[in-house]
Amino acid sequence: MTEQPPEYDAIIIGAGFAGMYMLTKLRERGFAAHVFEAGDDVGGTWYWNRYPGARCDVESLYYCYSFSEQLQQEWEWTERYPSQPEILRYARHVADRFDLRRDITFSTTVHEAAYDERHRCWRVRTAGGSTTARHLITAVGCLSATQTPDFPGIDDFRGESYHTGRWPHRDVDFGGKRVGVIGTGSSAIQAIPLIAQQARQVTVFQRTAQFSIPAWNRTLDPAEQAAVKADYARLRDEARHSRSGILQDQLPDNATELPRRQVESELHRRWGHGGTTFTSAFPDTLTDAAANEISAEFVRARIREIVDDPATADLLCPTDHPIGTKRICVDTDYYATYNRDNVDLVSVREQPISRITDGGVQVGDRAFAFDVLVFATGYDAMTGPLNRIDIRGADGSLLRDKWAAGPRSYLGLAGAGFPNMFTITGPGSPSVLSNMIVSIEQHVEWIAEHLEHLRDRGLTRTEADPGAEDEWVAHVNEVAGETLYPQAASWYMGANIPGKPRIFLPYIGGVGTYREICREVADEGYRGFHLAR
Ligand code: NA7
Repeated sequence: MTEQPPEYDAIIIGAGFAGMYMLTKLRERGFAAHVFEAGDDVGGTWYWNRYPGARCDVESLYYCYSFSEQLQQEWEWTERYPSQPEILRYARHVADRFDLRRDITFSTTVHEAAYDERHRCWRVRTAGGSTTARHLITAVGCLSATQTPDFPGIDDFRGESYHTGRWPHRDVDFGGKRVGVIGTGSSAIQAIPLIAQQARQVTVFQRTAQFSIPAWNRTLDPAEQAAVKADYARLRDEARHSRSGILQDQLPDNATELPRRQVESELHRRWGHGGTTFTSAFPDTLTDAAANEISAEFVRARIREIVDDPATADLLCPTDHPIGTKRICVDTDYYATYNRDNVDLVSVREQPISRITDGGVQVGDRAFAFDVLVFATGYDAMTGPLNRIDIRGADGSLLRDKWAAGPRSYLGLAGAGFPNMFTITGPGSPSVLSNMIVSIEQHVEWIAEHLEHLRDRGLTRTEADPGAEDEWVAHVNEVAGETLYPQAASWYMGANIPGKPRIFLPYIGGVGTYREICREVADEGYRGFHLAR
């Protein structure tokens, strides 16, 4: 009796930027691939995050695919930093242009995927049924599993409540309302200034003050756009081999070794330029506490300049973590918003939120009444989206059990015990420390090449070696340990989720270095993988 081959060469989970490119690439190379997507359209993160002010902190001209010269030339961005609606329009344009939708099943969540050793395939289950594929490729995003703290009484609130990462697909009207915002990460920092323009009253509950750099967002000058496009080949190549996939123009000298006046003047210049490259001015900002403190104090001084009330300014000045070790925020008028009469800041650092009530929020003996509550409380980053699926490996055990003490993978791409499975921008890869599109393109191309390598040789199985995995995990930890990052209670460390192991999740060695390592692994016949017929 002949065995039925799997229905597809690959099932891809997710139709965000990673899933869409993976589908494009596999099709181009003659593989049969299919995508399951929980949302009813493409876009991933940019499909779900529709809160007011949602915007990418990577500049438009670089937060887009580079794989198609025509695509990157024809698409016109309107602003320096792309807004969520514009990114979503772009994602839809890509889906149309490459006719992707015919291979995507929307509104379909993958609940379970199990490896079937006998048939060398993955069995993937959704509410609609099950299917099989030789390979399973996760493109689930790093910040897609929303996190709402388990506040006592959370279901008692009778007003409207929203999580920034699951915003309704309609305008939310804050006009005349009393709004409570919980959290002061990037999402809150983008949303608060716009909510404050509409609402009667906004109260922000802050557990940890965040460093934020002005975006100085503006419309893109057509000449500037044309100049970048004319030079794309060089600029993209440089980005691919850079530290973070963003062109940073770092000075060669350490902040601690330069005259203070020169350091200050460079920081002023970067503050005036705006954006995340503020913390990459000097090589030692994220490795040396004294160097870091110079940049941190510079930002605190700006906060004190902007915010009129000294007590509020003090609360807004971060003092508990080195600048940049929690993802730096990029804002438009965030600090200045606290000068408005209708905006209050409440610290919940010493006295946490006690409970949510039917009418609002209780902090110790203080009660706050609201019509709307906004949870800007973040994500179970990187591991959350994968752990929420029952992924069973070769011996039937669950990926989330393998990762109980922290994620383990080889190159952030594959793992021992989970043959024929790849994780695009998985834990242990540069992902969230980089321009995601640059990292996505590199992963997708590497995976597609790996699948071709197997096909060309009649191989049907690939699995990371446990020893190679151990070495990679040790390397990821070692390079993180050389920086100040592990000092912050950040989502990079899993610290925002009660009970989550404190492990530095992404690879901080740099996208250029990482690309070289992945290249070498492939060139050496997929060193660290067991390939079989
Ligand atoms: P973040 O950056 O994880 O921010 C979540 C915020 O919510 C942060 O200020 C948290 O404080 C706060 N938080 C979480 N739990 C609580 C409780 N229990 N009480 C009070 N405050 C709480 O998520 P974002 O959505 O803003 O941004 C995610 C990423 O998207 C961002 O880094 C960019 O890469 C894009 P904490 O700091 O943990 O004390």
